[in-house]
Amino acid sequence: MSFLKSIVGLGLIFSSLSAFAVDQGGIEKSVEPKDGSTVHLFKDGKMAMENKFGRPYRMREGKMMETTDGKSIAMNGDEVARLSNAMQAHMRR
Ligand SMILES: [Cu+2]
Repeated sequence: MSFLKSIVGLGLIFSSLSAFAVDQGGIEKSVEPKDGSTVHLFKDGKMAMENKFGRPYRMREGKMMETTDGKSIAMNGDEVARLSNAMQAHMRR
C-alpha cells in the first residue's frame, strides 16, 4: 500500500510544484528534498539526484526522500550520466 501511496503522492508533487523547468536534457521537473539536494525528474519518469553543491550523485532505486513540504517520494531510476549530460548542455548555453 505504501508503494501505491508514494506513486500517487509523486504525481501530486510533480504536478503542483512550479519548480524551474530545465528545457535541455529531457528534465521535466526538479524538486528539492529536505536535505538540500535536488531530484530531477526526466520526461520518462526516471530520476537523478543533484547534491547541494550542484553535482550529480547516485541514489539507490526505491529510496524514499522527504520533500520540504513533508511528502515522501520514491527514487525511480538512477540517471547520473543523463543528469551530467543535461547539466553540461545547460552550462554551454
Ligand atoms: Cu533520490
